[in-house]
Amino acid sequence: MNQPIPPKDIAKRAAGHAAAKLIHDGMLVGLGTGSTAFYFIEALIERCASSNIKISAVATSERSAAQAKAGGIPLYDINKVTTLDITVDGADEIDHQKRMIKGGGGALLREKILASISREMVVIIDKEKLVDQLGIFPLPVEVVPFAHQLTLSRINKLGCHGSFRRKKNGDNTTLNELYVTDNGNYIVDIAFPQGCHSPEQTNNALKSIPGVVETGFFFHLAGRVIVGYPDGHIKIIP
Ligand code: A5P
Repeated sequence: MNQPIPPKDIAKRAAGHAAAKLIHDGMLVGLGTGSTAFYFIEALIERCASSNIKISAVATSERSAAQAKAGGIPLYDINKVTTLDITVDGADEIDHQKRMIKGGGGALLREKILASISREMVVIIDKEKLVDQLGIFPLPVEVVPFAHQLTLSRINKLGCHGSFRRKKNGDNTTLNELYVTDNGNYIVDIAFPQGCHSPEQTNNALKSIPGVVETGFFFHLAGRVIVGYPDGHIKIIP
């Protein structure tokens, strides 16, 4: 017997499936990463299989690429494209100005590159991701392995509370091994005990540290936001 889907997943699925309806024949689509993007890719595969729609895609992670490939979606090398028609991706938090924190799934760098070359980034979230202030979700920051301890101490000298993300136990990994991104880098997760009061300033300070590749702050990138609710309905923030 199938397990019932938890309410949060109903919301994520509703948002992901609604986004798949925005994809039209001939589009070059950026595929996001995460549990909500999973539902989008699932619905996109279904939409392409059951209609005459032919699309191609670029993925923000090896995970999403594998899912799309298994579903028969042709994938492009990012170096062969200059613009994407649309990217559909999740978020960890989004505020009223559509500023976001992303990277909970570790794919922030590729996500930001794809979002930055997309005519529109459609954000798919469950309602819990809508926040008044960013920073309850720890901010992921991608750093190069070289001098990573030094980079972490420079991050923390800014007054941040950062620590390296570790691989999950039971992953065939040595306990406490550092999490490695698809780009071969590490992630520092920064906690803001009182929330983040000045995201732009914090972003600039972090990016001025050599060794920091990218932060999980996404500004001026979100287009339409599709919010899913646990009863399966959605709202679109234009
Ligand atoms: C992946 O690196 C992230 O940016 C995700 O887009 C974000 O963490 C949302 O993930 P979920 O859809 O799994 O909540």
